[in-house]
Amino acid sequence: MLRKFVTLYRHIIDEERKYPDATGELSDLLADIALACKVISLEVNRAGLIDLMGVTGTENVHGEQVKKLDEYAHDTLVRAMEVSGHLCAIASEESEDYIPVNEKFMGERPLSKYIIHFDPLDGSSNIDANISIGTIFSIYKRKSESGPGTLEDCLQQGTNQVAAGYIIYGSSTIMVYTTGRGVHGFTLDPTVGEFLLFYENIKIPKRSKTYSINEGNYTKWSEGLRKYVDDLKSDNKAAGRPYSARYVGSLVADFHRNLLYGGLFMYPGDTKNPNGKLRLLYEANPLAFIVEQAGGRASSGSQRILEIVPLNLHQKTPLFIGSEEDVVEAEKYLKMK
Ligand code: P6P
Repeated sequence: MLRKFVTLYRHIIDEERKYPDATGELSDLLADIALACKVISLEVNRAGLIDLMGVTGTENVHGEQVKKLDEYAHDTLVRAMEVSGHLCAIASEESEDYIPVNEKFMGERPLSKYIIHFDPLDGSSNIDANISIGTIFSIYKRKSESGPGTLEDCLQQGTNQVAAGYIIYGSSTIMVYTTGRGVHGFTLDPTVGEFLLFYENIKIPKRSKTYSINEGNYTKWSEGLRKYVDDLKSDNKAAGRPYSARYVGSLVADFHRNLLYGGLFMYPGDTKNPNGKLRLLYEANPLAFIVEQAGGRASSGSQRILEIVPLNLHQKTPLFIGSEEDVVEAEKYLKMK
């Protein structure tokens, strides 16, 4: 079956036309992100050849080894976002503070009405092993009136997102995004350099047979979580068990598989890290927006991810995300003490 030849830009413009008061700024911004990620994709695919593999010898704000590609992805995105003219602030996993951006104008009309959070290259610890990695982004409208963006502009609840998405650099480069009207996926055709529509209005199965969690942390989990995962592995056919375990250790890869096939991804808090490892603003929130738009669910185990009020740019949250009925079931076990 010949799929519709719809480029990402054509799709974004068609979506924009559904909003009568749209100025086209968000469309431009999404196109700028896609362009930056095409450039990143080129380097990810060539990294081994042009010595971008390995580490820079520096550490990021979290004390993690910065891989050369991490730095490259961060710099590429910041440069693309700064020239876009549509942002008043940029926040990145790779920088401790947000980057305020001076307001730009089109004639008298002020631009720069958005702020963006991104994880420039999530899963980067897997780069040298050629495992799929990804860029995750989350876009909000500014709350401040004018001038460079403020920290308050950056610390908004996930329910305020106007767009979110990820780009996964794997056997092919795929971009998945939402602007609140469904979730749509595009595959990069490197011969023409265009993202072509491949998955329109993605819906995640309500129930799955797959769970994703790092079981190496089992002894540090709560009693309820241990009971839940033990149950998932039990030989109880009437309850649809056992589930299959699938865990890549690269969030975008695990999430993308579960979005398409169904599944439950868990990165819980534990006795060593009560809030888990993943970050609210540039990992949990964008993926939560996407999964809810696809009919799934995302919670901290006790609270809807999108309703968490952020207190700082890099705050962590436990994350249970994926097929709705599986997340609900996990929440029931987590309530057991
Ligand atoms: P662990 C990769 O380092 C990452 O940030 C996510 O992409 C991934 O889901 C998670 O950490 C894996 O963490 O502790 O299981 O190795």
